[in-house]
Parts: sequence; C-alpha cells; structure tokens
Amino acid sequence: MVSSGFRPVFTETSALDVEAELGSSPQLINNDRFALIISQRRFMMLREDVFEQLRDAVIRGDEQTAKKLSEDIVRAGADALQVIERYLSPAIKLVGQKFETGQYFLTDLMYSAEALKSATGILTAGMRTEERERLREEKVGVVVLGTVAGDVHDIGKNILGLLLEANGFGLHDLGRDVQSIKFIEKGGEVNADIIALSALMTTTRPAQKEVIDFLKGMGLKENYIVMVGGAPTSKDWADEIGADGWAETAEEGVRLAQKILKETSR
Ligand code: B12
Repeated sequence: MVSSGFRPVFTETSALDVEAELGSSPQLINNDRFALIISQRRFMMLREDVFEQLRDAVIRGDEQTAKKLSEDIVRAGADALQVIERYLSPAIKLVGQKFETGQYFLTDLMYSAEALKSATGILTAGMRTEERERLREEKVGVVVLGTVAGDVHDIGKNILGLLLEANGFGLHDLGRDVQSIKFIEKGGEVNADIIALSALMTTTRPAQKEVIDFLKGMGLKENYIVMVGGAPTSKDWADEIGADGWAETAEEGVRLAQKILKETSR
C-alpha cells in the first residue's frame, strides 16, 4: 500500500495494533480494513519531500509555508525532535552561514528565525501537553534556565526547556537577555538544582563565566550544577570557566542533567 514517492513518516500501525482494535487475528485483516483503521487514526502518508520543503521554507524565511507544513507533519504524527534535528537545525545553520558571508541581510535572518520559531512551536506543541501530563508527578530536579545578558537568541534555549519539562524537570525559564545576577536570585528563590545558561554569540559567551564567577564570589557555587550550551560553546570552554557540564544539543543536555543529578545524588 506504500506507493512510490510516498512513505509513512511515523511508526506504522502494526497488524497487532489493528488486531487489538478489531479483536480479530492479524491474518484475517485485509488491506482495506487495515487502511481504513489507519485513516481513522489520522495516520497520513506524506510525500517524502515534505521535510525538505519545510527546511527550504525556513531557509527562504517563508513563515506561512513553514507553518502549514509543520501542521501537516504534526497531523501525520512525525517525531518532532527528529524533524528539528535533521531538517531545521541544518536549515538555520545554513541561514547563519549565508548571513555571515553577506548573502543574507539581517532582515533575511529575521524572517528565517520567525519561520523556524513558528515551525518548532507547532511541531512541539503536542509534546508539551502530553508529556507534561504524564510527568507532572515525577519532579526529578529543578532548573533555572535562560539566555545570558546581551543575547536575544532563544530558539535553542526554548527547545532545551521543553525537553527538560518533558523529562520531568521543574523549569523556571527566565527568558533571554537575562542579567547574571537574576539567575542567582531565581536559583535561591526556587531552590534550584541546576542553572542552565545558553549563549549564542562569542560576544555574550563570557556572561556564562560571569554567572559562575558571581556564584563563586558569593560562596554559592557548591549549591548548584551549572550547565552551559549554545553554538559558540564547547567542552573546553565549559572546563575553562568552571561549569559542571556542557552539551552540544538539547537532547544531550537533558541526558547530561539526569546523569549529573544522579552522580551528585541530589
Ligand atoms: C536565528 C538567529 C537570529 C535570530 C534569533 C531569533 C531568536 N528568537 O532566537 C535574530 C534574527 C533575532 C538574530 C539576531 C542577531 N544575531 Co543571530 N543568529 C541566528 C542563527 C542563524 C540561528 C540561531 C538558532 O536559533 N539556531 C537553532 C537552535 C535550535 O540552535 P542553538 O541555538 O545552537 O541551540 C541548540 C544547541 O546549541 C543547544 N543549546 C542551546 N542553548 C543551550 C544551553 C544549554 C545549557 C545546553 C546544554 C544546550 C543548549 O540546544 C539547542 C538544540 O539542540 C545563528 C547562526 C547559528 N548557526 O547559530 C545566528 C548568530 C548566532 N547570530 C549572530 C549575530 C551577529 C546576530 C546579531 C548581532 C545580528 C545583528 N547585527 O543585529 C543579532 C544579535 C542580537 C542580540 N543582541 O542577541 C551571529 C553571532 C556571531 C558571534 N558573535 O558569535 C550568528 C552566529 C550568525 C553568524 N554566523 O554570523 N539572530
């Protein structure tokens, strides 16, 4: 039933799933009934190139198309994170390169950023509610998160926040362009386990160090696990400034937070 040029974009409903629904043996289910159930469950077959179209819409800064394609992808039940990692992150990287090399102006960058923000918002919206519901009971740790002072980039930070919440962390997102002292004030107020700092520019990266220096100066460093991330950061940078952890992606960031919390048995 998968015709050429089309493919399912999500775990296909297996014959056993259908059996459970029909209460009959898989051998007795013919293709028509199988297809009907799939369509009833709103499983869709998407053209294989829909992800490429979404990527291209972000590169072009075409927000309307990006929104529409994202909605189609959500309806099809595709894995939001995979779409972001495989198609949207490379798209925005390319946009950044075009900006750097003068092929794109700031307005182009802004249009692409808006398209990306809308797409990630739509793709992850379902995840937000479902996962929150499921994990509400399991508070595994409290995180204060934000993009450091002078930096308004927040798309990656928002993805990290979403994943932290989805994995049961209590999240206090301070937003972007957050003054260093605010992280510390909030950390004390909510009795945080982790302070997570995002920085997207070489010029704002030093603010991550500033937060750690403030914590040390106030004798509070031992109270928190400080994690840093963002494109211009690295493991070396994290070690240099005395951070407790660094991760390249939001997914790795969550795994790292879980690991450090376990190790420090908080
Ligand atoms: C989109 C974008 C914008 C958008 C931001 C919109 C928004 N709401 O975020 C807009 C148009 C507003 C913008 C503005 C500017 N930008 Co800009 N922007 C970008 C761009 C193209 C993509 C950033 C992005 O969203 N990436 C996608 C997300 C998903 O990835 P990410 O942020 O890296 O996050 C991932 C990981 O890093 C990680 N992560 C992120 N944070 C954290 C934190 C922790 C704790 C952990 C563990 C992990 C983690 O998880 C995320 C998901 O896996 C980058 C280029 C690039 N390649 O990064 C330039 C870039 C960052 N911008 C740049 C510049 C120069 C600017 C401006 C100064 C331009 C100008 N002349 O005004 C302004 C800055 C204004 C300011 N004061 O901040 C430069 C920075 C150069 C530098 N000095 O380092 C870049 C690198 C472009 C370039 N190549 O020149 N920008």
